[in-house]
Amino acid sequence: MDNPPLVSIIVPTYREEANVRPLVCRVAAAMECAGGTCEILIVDDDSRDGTDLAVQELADRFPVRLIARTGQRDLSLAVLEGMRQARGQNLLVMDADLSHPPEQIPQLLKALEEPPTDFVIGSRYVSGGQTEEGWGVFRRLNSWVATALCRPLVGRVTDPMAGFFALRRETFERADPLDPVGYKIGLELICRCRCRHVREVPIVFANRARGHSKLNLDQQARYLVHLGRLYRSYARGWGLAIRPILAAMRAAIAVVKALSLSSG
Ligand SMILES: Nc1nc2c(ncn2[C@@H]2O[C@H](COP(=O)(O)OP(=O)(O)O)[C@@H](O)[C@H]2O)c(=O)[nH]1
Ligand SMILES: [Mg+2]
Repeated sequence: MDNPPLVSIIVPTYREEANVRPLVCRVAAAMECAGGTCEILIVDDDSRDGTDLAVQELADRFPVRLIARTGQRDLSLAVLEGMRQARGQNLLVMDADLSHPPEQIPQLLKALEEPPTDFVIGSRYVSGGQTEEGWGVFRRLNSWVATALCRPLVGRVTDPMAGFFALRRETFERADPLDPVGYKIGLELICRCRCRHVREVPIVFANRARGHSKLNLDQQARYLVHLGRLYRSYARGWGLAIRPILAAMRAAIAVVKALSLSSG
């Protein structure tokens, strides 16, 4: 068997046919420039929009492979499937919609090499990072509240919600049992892999140019369920009583679900 690549780049996809070609071309160009080997794993949740055919076509020219999932559609579970099948010494996760600049991949990998770093985030909120124009008040507030809710779990990390991150294979392999649901797989890994040295590399988070976001109220309710699981483990670890926090979270989940039902 040949040598493992420097990095496995794991990209969860749901209906990203329009983005997958430019993504793979830009990732491959960035890696070639940096002189590192990679494999790109596109983990698709039965999109049925031609994403699978696009990946198969790209596989003639680039080190890219499709992992096709059927059944329960879930971003975090798709990422974990990619990580389990990955062969790289390092694992890097990014979105398919080109919000995360592929040209920054080498910087994330370089930061990961510097001890004692065990987790690197491509960060919108650390000094030097930014989001492109056009984020409305609701989206900003939403991101701020979501980040504030997990603050006790991650300390000073400014962008724990990010979907652009890297870690070493050994860090992933030392994880406590993983139990994510929804979008925040980076947060799950920081907590369950007990990452104490999180570095943030500033990025400019671009607006999605093609296709649609799949983030909806249902996903936001799932985030609260996910937080409940993380806080329960955290409290167990510290012997704390967090019943009041969990009760507040259950109430918040009920409200978000009711809003989600009423908005169809
Ligand atoms: N495999 C898989 N990927 C998903 C799912 N939902 C979203 N994604 C992918 O996850 C990434 C982030 O999703 P996106 O809709 O852009 O969320 P946003 O950036 O928060 O608006 C994109 O690459 C999506 O295609 C899912 O259920 N399964
Ligand atoms: Mg997006």
